[in-house]
Amino acid sequence: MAKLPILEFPDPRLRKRAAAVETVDDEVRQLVDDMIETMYDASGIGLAATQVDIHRRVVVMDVSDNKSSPLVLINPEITPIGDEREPMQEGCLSIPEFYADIPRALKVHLEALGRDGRPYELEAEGLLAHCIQHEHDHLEGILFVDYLSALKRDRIQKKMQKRHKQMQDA
Ligand code: GNR
Ligand code: NI
Repeated sequence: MAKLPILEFPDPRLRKRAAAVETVDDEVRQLVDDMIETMYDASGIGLAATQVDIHRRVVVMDVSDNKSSPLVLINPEITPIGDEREPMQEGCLSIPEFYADIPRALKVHLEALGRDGRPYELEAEGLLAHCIQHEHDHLEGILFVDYLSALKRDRIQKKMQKRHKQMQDA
């Protein structure tokens, strides 16, 4: 197992579109395990491969209270159920310390492959549904700040750039 470094906004690599996984082999399983370790270490409830600079359609998630139920989504396909939308406060490990209310579909249907390469499906609602949509966006190169006004996004970008410069200078 290995902890992987997480890319931070506005790194242009976060804008790449991830390619589908063709076979769930040992290499993909190793990536999944490393991503789970990285997610738990960073205290996140989800992590997309894009965030660790691997541009394949792999996501890990755990919205449980005791962090004991990792969910693996390989090649996830999501379909909103109904047209109810609900805002929820989101954060992102690639945009640390910034949060915003983002409206998304309240319920979604998910189809994906698990760590064992088998297809499964589930219906999600609330936090899990939000998280699935947030992670799916990462695979498309989309970040939650893209749903904010250009003014707010630019403000966050400047603060992030300042942070990165301070970290470099230190
Ligand atoms: O840890 C995270 N919290 C979170 C809260 C609300 C909606 C989505 C998320 S995902 C985020 C981890 C992350 O950046 N995943 O890409
Ligand atoms: Ni994120």
